[in-house]
Amino acid sequence: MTATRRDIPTRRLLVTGAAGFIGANFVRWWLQEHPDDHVVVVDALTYAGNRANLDGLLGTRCRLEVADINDTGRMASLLRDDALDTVVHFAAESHVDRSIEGPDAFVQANVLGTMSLLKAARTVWLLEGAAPDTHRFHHVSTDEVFGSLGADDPAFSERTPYAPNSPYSASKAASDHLVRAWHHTYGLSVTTSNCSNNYGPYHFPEKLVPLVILNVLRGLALPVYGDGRNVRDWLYVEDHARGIACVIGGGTPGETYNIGGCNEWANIDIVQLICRLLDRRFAADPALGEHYPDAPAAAGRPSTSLIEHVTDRAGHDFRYAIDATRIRTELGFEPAVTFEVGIERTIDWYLDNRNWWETVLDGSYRDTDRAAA
Ligand code: NAD
Ligand code: TDX
Repeated sequence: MTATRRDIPTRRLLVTGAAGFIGANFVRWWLQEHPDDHVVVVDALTYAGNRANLDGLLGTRCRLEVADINDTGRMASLLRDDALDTVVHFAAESHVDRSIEGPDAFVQANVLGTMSLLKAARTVWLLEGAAPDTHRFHHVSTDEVFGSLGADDPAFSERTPYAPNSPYSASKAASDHLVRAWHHTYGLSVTTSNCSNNYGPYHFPEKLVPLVILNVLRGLALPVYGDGRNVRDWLYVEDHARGIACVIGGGTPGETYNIGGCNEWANIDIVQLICRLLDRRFAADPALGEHYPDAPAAAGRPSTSLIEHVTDRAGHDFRYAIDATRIRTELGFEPAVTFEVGIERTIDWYLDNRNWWETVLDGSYRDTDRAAA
């Protein structure tokens, strides 16, 4: 069964973390697909949050509240005063390397922040009885909670035991358990999705795909951790948004759904692919060499010349892969964007949105918020 406009009721959503990468793409997609819905975005605008990610979205149907999800009272007020019936919870610290350097922020945002939001939802929807039957708390999680696979292991299913290995994945696993408990103990209508690696527009350039694209354009080293043979399963971010919508529309409360791309790549292969695609762009369009004179391709050299193998990430999970049978058979979800199309689209986006990434790289994207603070 595929969720369609007709079988999804009009909703009033609280979307947390939507000034970040996936949340922003989700809200952009949702508002297009659901013209009668209203969205309140809550985002603390950490380093990963960027008002520009919501450009063109804010207005009568969508507003941004700059707030921390740990502020339970404020979260409850928003749910109550705006008569919100759906939470889609993206807000989190999301970068594994940062979690190794400083795990505290991950426990604060991912574990305590999720509990704060659950408490607010329970207070308003269940204790005050304000929730319509359709209330839903959807929690956005990751495949990293399942740990690391060997080369020949079967992919993660919803029945795979949790075995998180990094402070990031441990904090996400803890949040998943809290969400489950708020359903089992208090009867909150929750669903959780565990998704594989996303890529696409608005991806913060600390992550592998945008880092490689932007370093090639600027002629900077491409750091590949260890031997580069670690494997990730890549999904175009808009497909993740569609998968979440399927779960909100048709998923069973209390259940979890894996979302993935059936698209496994070794890191070194994805780095080399992006290099090749950019080299091809430079060869086809001489103006690119003028815009990006430091790119190797501007001088006719291959972008792969920038690859440098560097010290491996501590505790680096070898392989993630998602078995997406459940969401496909029960909810009719299939990714719509092939990797070939999605990666070209992503490169196009970064080429077309130089101002976005330049302001991120020079830090000026945070100026408005620093001035307001
Ligand atoms: P991101 O880092 O780009 O964005 C996170 C957003 O959350 C930012 O806008 C940040 O300001 C906000 N935030 C952080 N702490 C907050 C707090 N205490 N209160 C309010 N807002 C806060 O992350 P992303 O890559 O868009 O990931 C979104 C969610 O999806 C996360 O929960 C992540 O675990 C999950 N996920 C990500 C991927 C991926 O490939 N990026 C894959 C699977 C699941
Ligand atoms: O410079 C790099 N060099 C490199 O080899 C970076 C930044 C990464 N890597 C490797 C590490 C990983 O094996 O590339 C792979 C992808 O790394 P990231 O982009 O940091 O993503 P990952 O650690 O796999 O986690 C991402 O996917 C799952 C998101 O950041 C998480 O939030 C999500 O849950």
